[in-house]
Amino acid sequence: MSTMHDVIDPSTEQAFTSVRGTTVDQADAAIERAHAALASWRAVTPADRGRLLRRFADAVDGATDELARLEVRGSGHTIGNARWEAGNVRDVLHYYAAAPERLFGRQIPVAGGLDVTFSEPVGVVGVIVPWNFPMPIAGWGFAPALAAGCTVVLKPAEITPLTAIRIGELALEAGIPEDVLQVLPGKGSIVGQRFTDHPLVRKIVFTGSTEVGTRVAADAMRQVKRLTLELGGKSANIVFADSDLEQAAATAPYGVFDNAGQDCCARSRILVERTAYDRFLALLEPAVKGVRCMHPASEEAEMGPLISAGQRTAVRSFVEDAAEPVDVAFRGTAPDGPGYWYPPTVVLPRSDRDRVWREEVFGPVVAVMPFDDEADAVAKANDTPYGLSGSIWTRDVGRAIRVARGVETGNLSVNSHSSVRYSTPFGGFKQSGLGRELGPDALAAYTETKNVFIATDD
Ligand code: TXE
Repeated sequence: MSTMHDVIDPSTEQAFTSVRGTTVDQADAAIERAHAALASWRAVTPADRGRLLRRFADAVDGATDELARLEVRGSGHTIGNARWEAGNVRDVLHYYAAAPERLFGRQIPVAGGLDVTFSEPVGVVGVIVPWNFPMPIAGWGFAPALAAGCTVVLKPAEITPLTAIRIGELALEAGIPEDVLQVLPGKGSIVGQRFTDHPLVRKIVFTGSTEVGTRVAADAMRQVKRLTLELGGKSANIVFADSDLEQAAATAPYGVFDNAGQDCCARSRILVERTAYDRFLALLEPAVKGVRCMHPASEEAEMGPLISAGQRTAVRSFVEDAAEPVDVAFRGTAPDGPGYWYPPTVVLPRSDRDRVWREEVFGPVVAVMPFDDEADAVAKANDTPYGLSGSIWTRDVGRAIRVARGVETGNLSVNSHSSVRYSTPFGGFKQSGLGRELGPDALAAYTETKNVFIATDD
């Protein structure tokens, strides 16, 4: 029996449409169709596969405004962010459109013959997407998968299915053949679970919580499925006293409050060298108060609401509803009235054992703590099971490189807060994930290396 899932506008708390969830039988049938489509998709010549992906990219580009408005309404993303997100899907498709013609193998010198390797598509790929970035995270999975010659079944999060459904339609309009990219909205425990259990799905790309991700990984391993995992984060923004403190403080809110903090790369811990701590906090306060948290359709908006009532309850449990006392240093503003609003909030933990310092909040809450020297900064940054991103602010190049090499995390930026570029690898150390997405090497995650020896001896 299929169930309907309401899509709620997080800015108004009103359901404005509903989407029918995929049943187990429908998911199985879709997986079987995806498997049946493999042979013909693989047979499309490399140049034509590239051409189709470019057309798909152009179709997404043409629908940027429509997709962005859907994301504002269905996910509460600011219109500026949502346009960037649709543009990111376009760019990732363009980037990997070059890949079918560059899926090189190797020729390896051996005795008695010719040895060559082929990069074969892994088969049907199941992409499981969370609600925080419905468009980009979908694209990071399906674009390289399609380029590699795989077919894709994709499950958006229950609460944010609309843009993925529209992107699936755009793929068909652009000429991507039927069943090569299928979007299957529905529950993780039903559709997502079928991806991990069905033997015809050969690879899982999962982004979401570490808790569910580790379960998905364990289930997928029963059939030795290939896996890419992008999980939680508790990233550090390390600010040294020799840095451009004004710039570090002015940008710190955007390194954590973007997408209302619902970002796996959020720099939710700020570590400040003790000698600059008071000055940094004094500079941070006006920056936080200046964050424009307002209706996300406004061109002025820098931050919208949280995704759901449940998420707001979860965020509150780290601050006002926390079991232990939490010291709030200062807060920005958020609208009153309907909507899952939560103001940008800066807290000062009493100890490095505090829950708000250790766990992923996934909301607009940042914790600030002093450190004594370089070694202390690296030790504190690494004192977490996560390792996804982070920032380092200093004018000393040698220190920037030493600290970047010392912090156990997949994506670092020096004197900026950028994490994600489609042309560079993205992924986590430790419990933040497994494997890398994007960049020049992501194709390897969707292909198997086949070695073929051809005897040349008479
Ligand atoms: O994640 P889930 P949720 C963190 C963040 C957030 C918390 C819960 O802290 O507050 O996780 O978010 C699908 N088999 N992050 O509940 O449950 C599910 O339908 C297969 C951090 O949204 O992990 C959805 O499509 N799939 C993270 C996806 O998994 C299953 C981003 C993620 O859902 C499944 C998101 C199952 N058994 C949340 N159960 C980040 N750091 O980027 C669920 N799913």
